[in-house]
Amino acid sequence: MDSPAAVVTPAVYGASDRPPRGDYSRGGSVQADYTCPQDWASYTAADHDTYKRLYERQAAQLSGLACDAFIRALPLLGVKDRIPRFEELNERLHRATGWEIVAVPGLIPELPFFTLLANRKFPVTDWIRKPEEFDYIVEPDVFHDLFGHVPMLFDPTFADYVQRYGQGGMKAHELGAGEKLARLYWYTVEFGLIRQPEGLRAYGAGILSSVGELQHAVRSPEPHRLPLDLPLDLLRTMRTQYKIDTYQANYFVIENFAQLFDLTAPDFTPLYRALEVEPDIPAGVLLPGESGNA
Ligand code: HBI
Ligand code: FE
Repeated sequence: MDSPAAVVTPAVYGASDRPPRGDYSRGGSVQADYTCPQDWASYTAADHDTYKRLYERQAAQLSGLACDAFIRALPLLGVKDRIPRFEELNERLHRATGWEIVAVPGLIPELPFFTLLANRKFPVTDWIRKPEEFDYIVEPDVFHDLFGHVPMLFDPTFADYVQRYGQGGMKAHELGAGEKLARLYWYTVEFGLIRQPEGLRAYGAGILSSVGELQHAVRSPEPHRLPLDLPLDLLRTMRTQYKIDTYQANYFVIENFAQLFDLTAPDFTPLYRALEVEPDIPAGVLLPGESGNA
């Protein structure tokens, strides 16, 4: 594996060819697993103000759109008016589910990413977007990762799923199936929907941390919504392509997190073999017999 400083474009989120934003050398403080210290003192007043304004705006949107597990855990992030100190947040997170967040300079290659998840370490980019990027940023920053991902890691079943996903990812990497498995991450951890008694709710971080996508994903009649109940649905999910810079054209719906955990119990090798002969499905395309109204 390249040393972090050698990293130019970790192939993540599809074949993005732009160099990632982060500084992957930081004067040698980036470890071989791509983790680095959260240089909390380096945040400016503008950085903390950006976090505070993003948090306020997003937290005001959640009711009726974010899932119960997320709304319950959000206060556990701690401070809202500045970027939290990771080690302070980790005291609560580790007590809750044995997870911890680790600072990284930005997107990292899939194998170190999967390996961190397999060890219940969630990589959190430690820089924050510039004020002029307030409404949209294509690469995950500390707000996307902290606000979008971390509250869900306080849910024990979801936390177990993410670790199992990481273990599966290490194997998928060996089999050259990382990109297929990345789609499962995309359509669950990043853009997943869950059915609650009162209706659909978001649990995916890409939805929960986006000001516009919350309404689009949960309320708009435009996107397709497909079931992610059965093993066959896993195949459909891993055949489905996605775009990284627009609202999603399709979402996948689960009934509960235990189902997600159970779906990823079996060995995926047969699925990867099937995926070699099943063509990809472009985002927004329905197969015969699919209603798109899960
Ligand atoms: N790196 N820091 C970071 N955060 C991610 O969410 C991330 C990543 N690298 C790869 C990746 N996500 C996805 O492509 C995974 O599905 C592999
Ligand atoms: Fe993310």
